[in-house]
Amino acid sequence: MSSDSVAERVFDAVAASAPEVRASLPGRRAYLDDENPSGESMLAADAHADDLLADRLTGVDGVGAYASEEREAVVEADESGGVSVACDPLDGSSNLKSNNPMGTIVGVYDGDLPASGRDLLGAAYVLYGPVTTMVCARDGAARDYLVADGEREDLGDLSLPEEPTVYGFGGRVPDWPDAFASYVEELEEDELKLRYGGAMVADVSQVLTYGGVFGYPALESAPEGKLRLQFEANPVGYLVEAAGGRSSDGEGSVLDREAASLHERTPVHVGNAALVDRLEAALA
Ligand code: P6P
Repeated sequence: MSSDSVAERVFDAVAASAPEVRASLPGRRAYLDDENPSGESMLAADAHADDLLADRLTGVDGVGAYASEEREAVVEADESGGVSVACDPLDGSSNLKSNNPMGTIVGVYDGDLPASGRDLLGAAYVLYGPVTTMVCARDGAARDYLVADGEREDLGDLSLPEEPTVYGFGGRVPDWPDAFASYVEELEEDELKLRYGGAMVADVSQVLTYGGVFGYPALESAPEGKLRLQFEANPVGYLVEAAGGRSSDGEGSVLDREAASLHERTPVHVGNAALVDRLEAALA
C-alpha cells in the first residue's frame, strides 16, 4: 500500500470530520477542569474534536497510531504498524469565545512518534473561517481545497506569492529577544502589514494567501517558544515548504529539529524564503 494513498485517506477523513467539528463548536464553548499535556486549559470543543478525530483517524486503513496535543500518550490503532498521525484537533481554540477562526492540523509521519519532520509523508490543515478550507501537502507539493459537506473540492496548486505583504508574531513584544525585535522593526520599515489573530492556521493562511511571514519566536521568558513541534511546527513547516517557502526554528528548517519528546515546544517561523533567511541572519 503506497504511503501516498494512506496520506490522502487521512486527508479525506479529516475533511469528512470537518462539518461535525464545526457543528460541535456552538455548544462547547465552556472550559473543562482538566488541562492538556502542555498545561493549557481545555475547552469542551477541544476534547470533542480530539475524540472525533481519534476515532476517525485510527479507523483509516494504514494508520497505526494517533497522537494529539490534547492527550498525554499515543493511541495505538487496531491495525499494527502503519503511519502515525499527529493532530492538533482544534488549533487556536481560545478564539472560540471571541468567535474568531480556528483550525485542525495533522501530520502523517512514517514511523513512531515523536518523529523528525523529515519523516512526514504529508501534512494538512483545515481552516474554520467564513468558509471551511483545507490545505494538503505531500511529495513536495501543496494544494488548496474548499471543504463542502465533508468533501474536498480541489482549488489547485498552492504557492506562496512572490511579494510578501503581511507578518504576524506571537508573544509579548517586551518578551522578544532584542535581535528578533530588530528584525521585526525592519519588516515594518519594509512596509509589511501586521496580521495576527491568535490561531496559527488562520495566521499561516494569511501568509500563504498574501505572502509574508508568521512565527511564534523564542521568548526571553520561554526560549523554546510556545508551539508544539510534532503537532504544529512540523506539519505547518512541511506545508509552507511544499508551497515554496521556508520554515525555521531560528537556526534551520524545523523539519530538521531533533524530536526528544512528544509534547516538546519549539520556536517556529514560516513564510517567504527571503524573509526567513533574513530572520536566521538576524538571530545568528
Ligand atoms: P497566543 C493557539 O493556542 C496556539 O497554539 C496557536 O494556534 C497560536 O498561533 C498561538 O497558540 C497563539 O498564542 O500567546 O497569541 O495566545
